[in-house]
Amino acid sequence: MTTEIFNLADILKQSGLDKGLLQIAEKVKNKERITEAEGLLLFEKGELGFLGALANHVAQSLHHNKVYFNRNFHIEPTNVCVFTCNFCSYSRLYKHRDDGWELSMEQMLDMVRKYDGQPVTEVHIVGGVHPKMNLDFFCELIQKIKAHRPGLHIKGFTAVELDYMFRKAKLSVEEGMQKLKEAGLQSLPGGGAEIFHPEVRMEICADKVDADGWLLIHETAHKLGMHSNATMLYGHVEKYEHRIDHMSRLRNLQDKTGGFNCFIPLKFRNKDNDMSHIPEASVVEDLRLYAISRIFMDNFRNLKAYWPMLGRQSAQLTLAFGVNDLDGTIDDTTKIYSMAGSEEQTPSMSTENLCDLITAVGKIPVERDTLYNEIKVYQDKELA
Ligand code: V47
Ligand code: SF4
Repeated sequence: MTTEIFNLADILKQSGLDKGLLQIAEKVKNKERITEAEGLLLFEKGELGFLGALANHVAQSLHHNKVYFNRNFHIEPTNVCVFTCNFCSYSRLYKHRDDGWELSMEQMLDMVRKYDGQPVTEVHIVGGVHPKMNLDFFCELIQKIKAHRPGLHIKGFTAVELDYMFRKAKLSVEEGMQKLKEAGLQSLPGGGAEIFHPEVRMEICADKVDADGWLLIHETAHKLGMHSNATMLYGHVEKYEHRIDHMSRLRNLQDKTGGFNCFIPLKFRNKDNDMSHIPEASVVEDLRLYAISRIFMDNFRNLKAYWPMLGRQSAQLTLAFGVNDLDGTIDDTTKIYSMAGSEEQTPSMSTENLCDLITAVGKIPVERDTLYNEIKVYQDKELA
């Protein structure tokens, strides 16, 4: 496969392809890092087939033909939120909390108990930033989940939720994070990153934690031995330069800590929010972005397409553009994307659905845990 691609690069060389793009292909072949300027050139001039060939080469050299998924469910404690991100279709202000939901401790524990005897490995806890749900409340929730099911990995709280919780508790980031770790929190999801550059951040989510604050929270978690994910909300008002700036800041932190598990581009969905007038990115733009992130983020082992947001068919296409992870079974436990207009109105996939989706594009499905340890490799149409 690799040889074929770089024969193709040789052919492209003779066909007069942009010299800069050829240099990038050469760098990718030699496993060299591309610069910000080169990343920008890929956005400006890289055609879909060219980007796909390079990104697939990178994914193949890291993971061969393997594509990962996990068995997980979400708990969304509330959609009441003190912040007012313009792209958000999900949140309700505290004064309108009667239109939203606020789950009690018992309701959340019941959600965990519902999975007794089922082979889920991860609970993902994420929600709005509720002014009355504080650090102590969430420490108690985590402790109770762990007491009930010690083997369930708890991945919880975006840096936005954490920043608010720690400030309210008057604790430093390190103190707050240590407290959550002691309670049983094991890793952080990647949400709240949006676009780091202040030109865009001021326009789409001016009132929540800024880039430095987001990065500090993840760096602190990594220092304490926890892992985390990183996201980028794309396809709205940002320019290519902003995407590159965002990915570059993440790449720099990953050089320093090595604590990120995966990078997850999140496609802006435009239903029922204050940015509904902005058209959504096309599938071609989605695929180009996934491919470029695979090429640019050379120190991130995993690139995830989150299927409840992208829709399962587009997510399947990304597997030919550098993606090696599809997140999980979800079991219809998240509303963030259905409320924002995703095709997936009741997101749930059995392991069999996920395996079919992966084998249909000639890849090998692998069930993983949160930290990408392999649990089961599904060979040759074996039933999930
Ligand atoms: O930060 C909100 C995004 C994120 C919209 O770490 C929207 O494994 C598109 O980060 N259109 C929260 N996106 C969810 C998140 C996440 C999801 C799945 C897996 C992981 C992981 C993390 O959702 C927010 C924001 O970027 N979001 N509204 C919207 N209208
Ligand atoms: Fe609140 Fe998160 Fe929605 Fe922003 S994206 S308004 S922080 S729930």
